[in-house]
Amino acid sequence: MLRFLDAGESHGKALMAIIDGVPSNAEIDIDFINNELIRRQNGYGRGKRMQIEKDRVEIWSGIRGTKTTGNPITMVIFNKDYENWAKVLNGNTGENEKITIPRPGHGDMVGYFKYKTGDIRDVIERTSARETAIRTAVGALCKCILVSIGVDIRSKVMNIGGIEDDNVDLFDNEAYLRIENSSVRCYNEHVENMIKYEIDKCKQQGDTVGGSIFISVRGVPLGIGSYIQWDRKLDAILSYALMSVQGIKAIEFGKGTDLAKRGTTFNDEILCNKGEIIRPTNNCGGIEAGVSNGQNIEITVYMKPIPTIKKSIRSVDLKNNDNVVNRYERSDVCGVVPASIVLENVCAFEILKEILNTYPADDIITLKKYIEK
Ligand code: EPS
Repeated sequence: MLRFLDAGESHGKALMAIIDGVPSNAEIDIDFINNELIRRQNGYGRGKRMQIEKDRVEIWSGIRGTKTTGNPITMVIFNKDYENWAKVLNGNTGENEKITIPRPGHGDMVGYFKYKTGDIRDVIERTSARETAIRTAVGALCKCILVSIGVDIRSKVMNIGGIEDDNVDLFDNEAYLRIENSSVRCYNEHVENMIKYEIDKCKQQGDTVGGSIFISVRGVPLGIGSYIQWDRKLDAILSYALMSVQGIKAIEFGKGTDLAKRGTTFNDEILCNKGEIIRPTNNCGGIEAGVSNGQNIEITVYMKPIPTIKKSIRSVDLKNNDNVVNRYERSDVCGVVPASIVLENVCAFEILKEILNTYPADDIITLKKYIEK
């Protein structure tokens, strides 16, 4: 079984993960993983932290040269900002330095009451979207293996602040290059400018903005996931993982929210052309009854606005229950652009895991033989 645990505080020494169950003899491209980390750091609407960090991964075990050995893989990303925080995180915090005003929408209040350390700083350090750097590294490692078995995952920003981009085929390389080169990962230049204007306006007003991301996965063979048991359904498994990414509030497969469609137009007809099964539409997003059907897996993911806002909204000081206003600390104005890269990589881990659940293999050659059959 492919699995991982990650650890690390947002401003601690490092973020790290141990991944277990990666088949041996798989070629891993560290430059590719580092490039995924760069992609995640980019994007219009990012705050000052990304100017401090230069995320690069170190591999401490499980890879020899460029190949996996089958041993657990340890990945580490050092936080450059740690040197500015070491004193805060390693020392005893005085009563007056403790954070006791929660940001509505963040994990501050629930973490304060649940873990009872008396300081919201402890909550912030682990709820922060900084954790997505190491999850991206884990997913990028999985992408290296997926590419070698013909699976490709791409994404774009669909909407920020209600401004909607065009629908495009992410596997049209020319179109995708435009998206990759766009500072908001959109196709339409006019939309890009409007979104940038919206993000600038939010920044000026001390506010934040959310949006949606479209993900498409090509090359997943038919038969991954299962309807035999409720917890083996591929769409349910992907939803669990995607929903666990900071700020995600809704997930749609295919045209799942198109309420205007009836059964006759929603369900993707099955045709046969010269012995080959063809689906003229993909409204179900490549998954039927929790099982991949060989079409692209298409998912739209919705992210709420980041809860750290300069503009005052109401909160309570939990040390004395006084009604006060929101607390502010450095943050991004919009997290949608980097989230698109995170979500691609979160999908990569889950899809590789489920491929390995269907085709258990300790080494990559055996896995390739299964897939090629
Ligand atoms: C992030 C690092 C964080 C935030 C952001 C994402 O760094 P800092 O808190 O030092 O500014 O920029 O996290 C959040 C938006 C959040 O709410 O926690 C990163 O590496 O992506």
